[in-house]
Amino acid sequence: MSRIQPTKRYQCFIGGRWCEPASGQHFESIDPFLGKPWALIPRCDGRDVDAAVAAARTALERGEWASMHPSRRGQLLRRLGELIARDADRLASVEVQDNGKLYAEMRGQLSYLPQWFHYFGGLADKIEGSVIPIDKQDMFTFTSYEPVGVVAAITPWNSPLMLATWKLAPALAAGCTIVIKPSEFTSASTLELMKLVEEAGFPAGVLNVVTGFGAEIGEPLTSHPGVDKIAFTGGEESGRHVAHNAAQNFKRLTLELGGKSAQLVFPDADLDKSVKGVISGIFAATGQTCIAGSRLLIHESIHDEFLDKFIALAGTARMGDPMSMETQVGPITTQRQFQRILTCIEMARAEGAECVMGGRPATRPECADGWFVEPTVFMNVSNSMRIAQEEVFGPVLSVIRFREDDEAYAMANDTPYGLGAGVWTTDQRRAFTAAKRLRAGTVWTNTYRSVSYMAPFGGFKNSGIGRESGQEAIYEYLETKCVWMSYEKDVPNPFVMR
Ligand code: TXE
Repeated sequence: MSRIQPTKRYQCFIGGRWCEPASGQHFESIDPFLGKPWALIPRCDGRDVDAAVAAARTALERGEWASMHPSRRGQLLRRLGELIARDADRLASVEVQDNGKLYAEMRGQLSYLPQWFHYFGGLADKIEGSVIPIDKQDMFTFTSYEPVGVVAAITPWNSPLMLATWKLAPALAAGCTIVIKPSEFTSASTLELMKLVEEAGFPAGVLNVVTGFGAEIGEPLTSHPGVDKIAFTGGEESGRHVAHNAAQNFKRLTLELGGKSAQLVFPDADLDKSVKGVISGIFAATGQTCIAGSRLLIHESIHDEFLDKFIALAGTARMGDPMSMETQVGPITTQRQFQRILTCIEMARAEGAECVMGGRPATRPECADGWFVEPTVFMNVSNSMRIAQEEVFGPVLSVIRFREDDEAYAMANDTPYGLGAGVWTTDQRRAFTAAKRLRAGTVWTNTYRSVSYMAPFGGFKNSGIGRESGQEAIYEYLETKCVWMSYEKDVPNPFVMR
């Protein structure tokens, strides 16, 4: 729980070696609470990308990893999980310093992250093909699964270790090799993770990390002909670039691009529980999550009572040093995001929404050096306003009233996104109806922000393509092969399809 001093200098990790970037340059990573640089990150370019992809390709096609039995791969994954659990404190501190995430949240995340490696480690040797009872004489036909190949994993700044884990664990279990590019704002924890990858005993080249800027290395990595699959989490605009690059040689693609998730509170909801659930959806992680429940759709009959309770409780949230176990709302991770949130707040005011809480940078002395925005609530929002349609990625809640259930479902679905939705009701019939009517990859009923290594996660519509976690995630990293074997005596008429 202590800050690392003085500035720490990192190297990149390519082909099992720690090395300087080809450019010879580093850039600063800023501690968002202190507003000061705390680490130096290698500024990689296309040459490092080429080296990392070549190392990943070699490891995929030749040597120990290429011939390793899936059971052994599973052991390595489980060993990595154990090492993460052992080093949870250290990794949590690095993430807090680099990202501004709460130490309390990171301890929780890191006690759970090893489960992804245990779960997918267990799955590694249970991927079974099938024998097809083929409708042809003297023919034996079966399927098998093979690693999709070299994976480019690109992660954002909001949950660097967790979102890397969601990609690495299934990709490694499938037998792929990987080049990871963490966000330029939060590269440190991914580099720290590689020390544990080495210690676990993964062969050289299986995992490689290149660090740097989206335009400088994200582009060469996603358009590299040696990459077979891209697994990307980030903003919609960058996602579009990545998908365009992937299309050039039809790379396989998983995208997780954020959302504008609605929390629907019905008149029969348990009000106290739903107030806490809505707070957790929008103010936990300072709203910097793809599943932020940024639109509250509330029945008009409980609107005033709910808001009174909500503001009373949210108003007690303690802001300040993310290293302190007492803090509940930490800083915004980047200055750019801080500015973007303030711009969105001004936009909401200009559209005629009424700010009833926050709506400005925090003025408390303990927040003086960092990028802090007060938890913010806008009332009288209509679903067509930009504040209700565009992802803010910060602690800003838009409150929208509804009268009929159908109206609530229609508004909930009326954005370009479809990542998550929350439903608060004690009526079972309504809960099932809502789960069916909401166009979102995850629907939470009387809970919010629960995730698990067992549960598939991903989006409808502009929120993305594919799923992470759960058994189906491993198939995102596998190709299906169908093998036909004939034991016929002769080849029948060669001019007719067999
Ligand atoms: O993300 P970027 P930004 C949303 C959120 C936020 C907005 C912009 O609304 O306000 O996106 O955030 C890499 N080719 N989310 O600009 O740039 C980049 O280096 C390849 C939602 O910070 O998308 C980083 O590693 N890669 C989200 C990663 O993409 C490129 C999480 C994500 O950064 C690239 C973060 C390119 N052309 C932001 N350009 C979520 N879904 O959780 C950038 N990158």
